[in-house]
Amino acid sequence: MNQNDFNLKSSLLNEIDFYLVTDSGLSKNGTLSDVREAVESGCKIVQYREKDKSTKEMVEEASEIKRICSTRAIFLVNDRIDVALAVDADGVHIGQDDMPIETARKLLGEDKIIGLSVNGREEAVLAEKQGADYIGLGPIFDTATKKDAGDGIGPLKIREVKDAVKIPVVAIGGINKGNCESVIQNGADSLVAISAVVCSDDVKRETEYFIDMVRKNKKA
Ligand code: TZP
Ligand code: MG
Repeated sequence: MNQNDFNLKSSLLNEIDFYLVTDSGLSKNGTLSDVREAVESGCKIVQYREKDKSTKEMVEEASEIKRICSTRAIFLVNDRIDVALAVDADGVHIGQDDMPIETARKLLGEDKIIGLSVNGREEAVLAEKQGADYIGLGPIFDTATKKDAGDGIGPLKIREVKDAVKIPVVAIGGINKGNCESVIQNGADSLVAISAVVCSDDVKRETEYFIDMVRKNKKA
């Protein structure tokens, strides 16, 4: 990534609305199709989250996703810093039990985006202090998509976290068309809805729905 691309991508981070996280186990049309459709619908951030494929397959798929995202969307890899480095992704998203953020930063350098999963205010404040570029807060609601996610913290916690940090707050976990407005109304900058989008046969339509909803509720 040259300096211009980096500036473009980091300023894109302040504009994210719907955030696509891939899930090949749940996807109806396949990960690459989901990414293509979401980015064509205006999604500005994609996280490649793959738990079942070989490293070789992941590097191939990640390199194709990078091509699709190009300068249109930020491209992050979940957990696998090696895969992110192999394809020169824009960054990674890591969890509390993944590689420590300071180590990830050393490996990736200052120019890459690092997102960290947090469960509440304390972890959020620490994440910001440790140099996270954004946080993924959740699970907001109970979800079957991530088996060890724990109980939903509820949308009111979003405001508490939002008031405690300056970096963007992305809400995740159990979010669907029925409850998404409360997530944005309580201060989330962006949201992830995995099953609600990738289980659909029309990822374009669902992505557009969430993008519109976020924009309307941010203005309101
Ligand atoms: N991290 C916290 S909850 C979750 C992840 C990856 C799963 C979200 O999936 P869904 O289908 O949007 O509830
Ligand atoms: Mg992880």
